[in-house]
Amino acid sequence: APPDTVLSTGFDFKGYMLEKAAAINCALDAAAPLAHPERIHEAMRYSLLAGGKRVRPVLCLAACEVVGGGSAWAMPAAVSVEMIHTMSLIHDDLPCMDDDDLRRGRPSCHRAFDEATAVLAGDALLALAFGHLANPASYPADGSVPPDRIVRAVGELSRCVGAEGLVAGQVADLEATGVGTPVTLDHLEFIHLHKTAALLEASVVLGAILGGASDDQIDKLRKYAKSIGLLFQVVDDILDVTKSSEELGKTAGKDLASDKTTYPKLLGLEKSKEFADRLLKDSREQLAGFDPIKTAPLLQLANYIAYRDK
Ligand code: GRG
Repeated sequence: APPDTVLSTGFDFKGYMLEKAAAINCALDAAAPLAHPERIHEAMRYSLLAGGKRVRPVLCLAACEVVGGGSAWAMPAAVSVEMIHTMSLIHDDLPCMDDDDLRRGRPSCHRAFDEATAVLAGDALLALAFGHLANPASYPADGSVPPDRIVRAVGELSRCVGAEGLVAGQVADLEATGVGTPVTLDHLEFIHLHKTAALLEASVVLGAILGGASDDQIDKLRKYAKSIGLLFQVVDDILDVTKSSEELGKTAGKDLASDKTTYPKLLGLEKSKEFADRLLKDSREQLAGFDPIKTAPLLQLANYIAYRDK
């Protein structure tokens, strides 16, 4: 069980997540209204409003708050990272990539609409994400977020999602798929640091930038995000083994049978768990210099990633 519960910290994490997710869902709905031509907007909204956990936008708002910003300052960035996350899932599900029929418990975008519409819905969400982030009208009217912070946020997001970030991770993953031999630990780490951690990093760093963080604070929060990004995937790999061995009555896990390289395959289960513990500790250490009251959400988000059961 997670070490910090609402009883020991006095922080209602579940309430915090629900409250933030509700505000984020409202902002997403407003930022991508139904318009002409209707079908493409329907496809964008179908995937965007399908009810993910909203981990990235919550991280963005929490990072803004930890450096003393108001959460409304970072809402445009929270919206834009969730749009990019959604478009990456739409494209990842396409027949030319993972070829998945289901996403978030319902037909994937190209299944509910068609392939061309899904490609274009992804493209449109990517463009809208940057447009929404860069638009001064997305921010509080009192001028609390100066334009230089917005410009810096746009540049940071571009770097994290492009061919040196998220896209690099997907390319490295595709290259490793189907080759028959397991990839090295370094290659596995490269995939996860780019495919998963890069967007978590953008989420946290954008929130910090818009909240007025110092370079030193941004640096620490970037390290925090990289650790929880890697942690997310290590835990995913561990759950794949433990869940499927539970289901199969303690026989070999499905993960060990598939040809996907995972941490348990390269390190064994025990060492993988030790690595996950190390990453959780590393992420917590980065938060040591911040206001202890304001770090509760980021600490609990790291715990949530480490101790989730699916
Ligand atoms: C970014 C331009 C651009 C293109 C996309 C297809 C692609 C390139 C990248 C794939 C990225 C991908 C599928 C990463 C996996 C990320 C991940 C950990 C997904 C699961 O996230 P959760 O659990 O999902 O937060 P929910 O549904 O809760 O949002």
